[in-house]
Amino acid sequence: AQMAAALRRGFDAGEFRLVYQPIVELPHGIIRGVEALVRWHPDGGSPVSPAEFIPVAEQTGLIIDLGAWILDTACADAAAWQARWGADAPRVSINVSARQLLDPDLPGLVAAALSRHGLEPRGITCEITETAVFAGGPALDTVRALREIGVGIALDDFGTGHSSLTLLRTCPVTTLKVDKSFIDELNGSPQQEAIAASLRGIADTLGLRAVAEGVETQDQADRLHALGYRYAQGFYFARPTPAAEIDLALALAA
Ligand code: G
Ligand code: G
Ligand code: MN
Ligand code: NA
Repeated sequence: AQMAAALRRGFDAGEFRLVYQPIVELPHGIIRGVEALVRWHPDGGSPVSPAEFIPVAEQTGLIIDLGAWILDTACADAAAWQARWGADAPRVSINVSARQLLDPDLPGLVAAALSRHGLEPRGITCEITETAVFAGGPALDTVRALREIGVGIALDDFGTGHSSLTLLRTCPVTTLKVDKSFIDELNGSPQQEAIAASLRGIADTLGLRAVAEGVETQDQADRLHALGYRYAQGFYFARPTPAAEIDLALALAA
């Protein structure tokens, strides 16, 4: 209850920021996309992890206002990258929580943000979790409406849910984000390599892109490349950083 009030006050006081973590193309690590991640630095206090405050924001409903702010801020940054980098601009992924998917206004909100910032829908990807949509119903309807607008749909933490493969039949997905747990285990075990290889194979067969999440070592990056992974994300390549740092990295690579 205490956190709920502090969150609302912090939101009204403008204490939230977005940082962006690069999604790179293997083997050279060229930035192809970025994932927007929200940060909260309460005035005079230490930073609070979204793992802590997103669930609270979902319970209190603040996620609707916070989610709208995240969407608008990420679209503004995406438009600036689009203007500066053109075809080399990174695609921008935005995490959309379960509660947001139950909001029938979400597709309209996304469409309005795209047009307000003059963005092509394909420049934006919404990251959703399997658990948010596995039961079907209104959340799945929202995802279908988002896909109809033309934004990408990424299944976050892919492979950890209860219905990973079933979902691919019903949910209009464009990207599979292969969960970090599968990447952590890539250390020469033939079983783990087979699992990572088959997850990539499913994506290929269905015409989806696969992104390996949570890559922390060069050895993992090398193994993923050998297994045919084209995209990866993780501390080995880059930590989440402010938008200006993404521009610096793009400028260095240009
Ligand atoms: O960025 P970090 O690893 O601390 O994120 C922790 C958790 O918070 C992850 O599950 C991540 O998906 C979630 N998260 C981070 N940023 C956002 C956001 O902007 N919106 C939503 N809904 N979840 C986020
Ligand atoms: O659930 P989701 O995949 O959206 O969570 C993203 C979270 O994962 C962010 O909080 C981000 O900081 C974290 N993250 C990104 N790359 C790595 C990594 O290589 N190792 C670890 N431990 N966390 C990572
Ligand atoms: Mn994510
Ligand atoms: Na994830």
